[in-house]
Amino acid sequence: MGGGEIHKGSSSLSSNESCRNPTAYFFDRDVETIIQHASEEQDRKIYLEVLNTYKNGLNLEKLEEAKRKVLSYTPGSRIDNFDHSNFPKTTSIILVGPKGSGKSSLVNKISAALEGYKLGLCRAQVSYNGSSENGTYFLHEFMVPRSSSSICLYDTRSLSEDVSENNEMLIGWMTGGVCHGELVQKNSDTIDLNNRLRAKARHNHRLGKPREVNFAILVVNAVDVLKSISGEDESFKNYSQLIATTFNNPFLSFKDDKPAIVITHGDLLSIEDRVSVRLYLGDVMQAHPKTQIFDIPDDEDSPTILSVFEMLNYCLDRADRNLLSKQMMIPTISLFSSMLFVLMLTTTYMLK
Ligand SMILES: Nc1nc2c(ncn2[C@@H]2O[C@H](COP(=O)(O)OP(=O)(O)OP(=O)(O)O)[C@@H](O)[C@H]2O)c(=O)[nH]1
Ligand SMILES: [Mg+2]
Repeated sequence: MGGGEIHKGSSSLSSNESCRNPTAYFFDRDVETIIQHASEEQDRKIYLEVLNTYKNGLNLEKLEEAKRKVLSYTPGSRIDNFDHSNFPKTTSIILVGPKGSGKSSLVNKISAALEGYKLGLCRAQVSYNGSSENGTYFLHEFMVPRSSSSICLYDTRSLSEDVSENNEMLIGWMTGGVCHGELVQKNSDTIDLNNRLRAKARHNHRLGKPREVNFAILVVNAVDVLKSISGEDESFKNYSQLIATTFNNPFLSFKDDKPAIVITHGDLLSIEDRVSVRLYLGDVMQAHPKTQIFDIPDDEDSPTILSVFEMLNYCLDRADRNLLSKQMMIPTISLFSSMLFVLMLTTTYMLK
């Protein structure tokens, strides 16, 4: 039964009756059933909306517009009628996610979408076959496109299964900023791994100034989410829990704005499975499966490129909004410090 039948049912009451006593209409009916139907109808609507993002033909104008918006971006440019001269030169977006979720690959996919798919264009080191020793251990910044200084992506070390260890790592990045080339070590690292990492870091003499993070992307492997839902593989049972906890980590939020979610590895799944993963994540994380969860598989087709641009525009809009509230704080802080200064001078003078 669809939502339409809720209205059909009202014919059992004459319009005069229902006008006289509107609550009688609801008490006559099973409210629980009405709510359940409304919720099923809502689920069906969202399912179709997400499915249509794969099935509807690509609107090339939309693609061009989304790309133009990203390429013309400078920090603050998404805010109308505001002096952008005090904004920082670069907006930094951090990529976080479990091991092997595809963070470094996403850097390459975004670079390629912005610069064109050239043979051998692989800026970030991608790990192969999920070997535990491979992977990203040093923070690495990438300007995208590389000729610009407006957007900077930060590739990071993977999350671990230990929530408190992740918390420590995220608090460090989100409050102290991120430093290109910084080695990220964890308490759970073995002595052997620590020694190997220090050997790899031997040329890191001096790190640059930390960059403030302006927005975050949570990168998730869609195949691992499916394994976690099916619950067959013990080692993946906690995967959904880990990403939900990370998504809700207050240090990854900017006021009410939580991270954008990117699902990877969709090229290994059917469209129906990809839709299910997005709906499932939307449900678990309370994020909109169409507007906040972006499917960016290992493909070079136009829908994937559109998804890259839409995801970047989502992040840049929110980063600017957040930068704006900081800019608006500055005059207030300066006014407050000036008043404090005058008060101190007056007190000193009076005490003399
Ligand atoms: N088929 C497929 N493979 C992918 C996709 N994204 C990443 N991979 C593969 O997944 C593996 C891990 O990818 P990375 O980009 O290194 O993952 P990561 O999150 O940076 O990994 P760590 O740095 O170890 O945390 C590599 O073998 C990639 O080629 C995708 O969308 N589809
Ligand atoms: Mg990596």
